[in-house]
Amino acid sequence: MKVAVVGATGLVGTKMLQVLAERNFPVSELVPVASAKSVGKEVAFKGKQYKVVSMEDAIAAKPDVALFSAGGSTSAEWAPKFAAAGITVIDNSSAWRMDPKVPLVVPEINADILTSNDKIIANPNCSTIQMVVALAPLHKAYNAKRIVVSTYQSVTGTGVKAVSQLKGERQQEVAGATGDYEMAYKYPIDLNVIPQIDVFVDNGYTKEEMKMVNETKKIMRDDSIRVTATTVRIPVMGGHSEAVNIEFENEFDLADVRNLLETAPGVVVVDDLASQQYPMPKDAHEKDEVFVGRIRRDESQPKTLNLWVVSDNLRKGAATNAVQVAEYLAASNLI
Ligand code: 2RA
Repeated sequence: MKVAVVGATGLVGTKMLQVLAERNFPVSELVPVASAKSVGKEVAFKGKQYKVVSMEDAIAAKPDVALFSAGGSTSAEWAPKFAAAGITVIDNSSAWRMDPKVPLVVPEINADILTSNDKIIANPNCSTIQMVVALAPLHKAYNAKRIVVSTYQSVTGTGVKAVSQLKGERQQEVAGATGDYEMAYKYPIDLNVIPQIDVFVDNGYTKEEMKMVNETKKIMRDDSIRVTATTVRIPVMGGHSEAVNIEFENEFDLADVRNLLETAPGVVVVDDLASQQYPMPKDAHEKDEVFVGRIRRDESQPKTLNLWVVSDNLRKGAATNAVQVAEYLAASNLI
């Protein structure tokens, strides 16, 4: 299968190449694509070097599928052009997620909505993906009414510049190094937390928080689920962490909840208080699962559960989920 990766030189694009290789996706030919300034650069894939090409050349190469992670404006402009050429686009940006004609897919939950007519498919936001992978089996069993989520998000969610800001600040603090890094954030991130991810919107929330609210309803195909979110950036590399409080319609038994999570696709339960076992970004890093722990009843009100959910935001939160969508399309002969 001829596969294009648009944004092949970015953090997520590079991870897409890694995951395609690791999962042995049947790539007969790779078409790495990036902005004009990166055309001609080389990227490595399965031991071979490939030259980055332009958008126009990528369309001309007529790949079967194009994995996009190149920002919302690029996707808004170019995804339709790829689709018009008969190329199926799996887009990791927010550009198409809430378009009613575009499927927003987490394969473990709603891949069944995909058809051969879908030429643009949206990959959900990383912080949404990990939450709904844990939520899905519980919602099916107990009918979630309301979710309160607080996130603790890795700087890798912002990109290369944020990673270098964190490392630069740390070197400055530890070794008194000169600050030869650019600021990805308005404020220092090391030894700090920033309660803002993306820009603020009119209701006082950020776009990141509203993504969690709106995308959850669409993926779960249930507009009745009430969600409120606080998304926070923290000086961590390995993945996003989330404290998730879920109020259900129906009563639950904790042992049953644990069993549902242990048998849910894409979920690993790490929850043993006696040995202080719980999910942490350092353990989730470079893994594809969603790790769930601190499973406990919310004793402040009935039928309500607290969870701690951790996942590598570059993998299941972005690259792996996109590749899993492509795997489903290939297995279902939809590409
Ligand atoms: C973030 N979820 O963490 C956003 C985009 N990757 O910055």
